[in-house]
Amino acid sequence: MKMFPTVLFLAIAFALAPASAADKMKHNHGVSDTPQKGHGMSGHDKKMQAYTGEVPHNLDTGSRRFTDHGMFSVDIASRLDPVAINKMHSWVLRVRSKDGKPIDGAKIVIDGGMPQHGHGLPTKPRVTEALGDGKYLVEGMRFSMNGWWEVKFDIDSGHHKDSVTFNLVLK
Ligand SMILES: [Cu+2]
Repeated sequence: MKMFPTVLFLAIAFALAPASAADKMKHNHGVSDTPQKGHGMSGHDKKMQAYTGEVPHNLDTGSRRFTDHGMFSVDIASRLDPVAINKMHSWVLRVRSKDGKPIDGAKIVIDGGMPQHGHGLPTKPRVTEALGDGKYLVEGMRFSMNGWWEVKFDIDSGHHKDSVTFNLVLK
């Protein structure tokens, strides 16, 4: 009987903890999207002011590329076309072997940001569905400003790991 108040207190504490943690996150960031790790948003305004460079002229903005070590051929198709800023949307990513066979069952991690501003993606896009035929649905894509964005996919097929980076220039 003596244990009862303690147990009750713990039960209440556990019940409240996740809600208050999530609440705190929202207040900290102002929005429900959490910034990517490792990219400080605090220096962003300063970097914006310092930024005067142009987007490189030879930038490959193609939607189909080989991965860095040539393991996979990858193409992307945005379901929002043309891509516009501040709109949450999804992409379909297609992964094939270098000889063109669809790669299903791959583990894919998405990262990115603006190389000229030193910040990451404002959201954490991820693969939410395998569509078959080497296709993957990527949800949670959103770009918060115009300029040069990189979107990087780390692909692990179980046999090979390789990465590919796509460039987008939003105007
Ligand atoms: Cu930026």
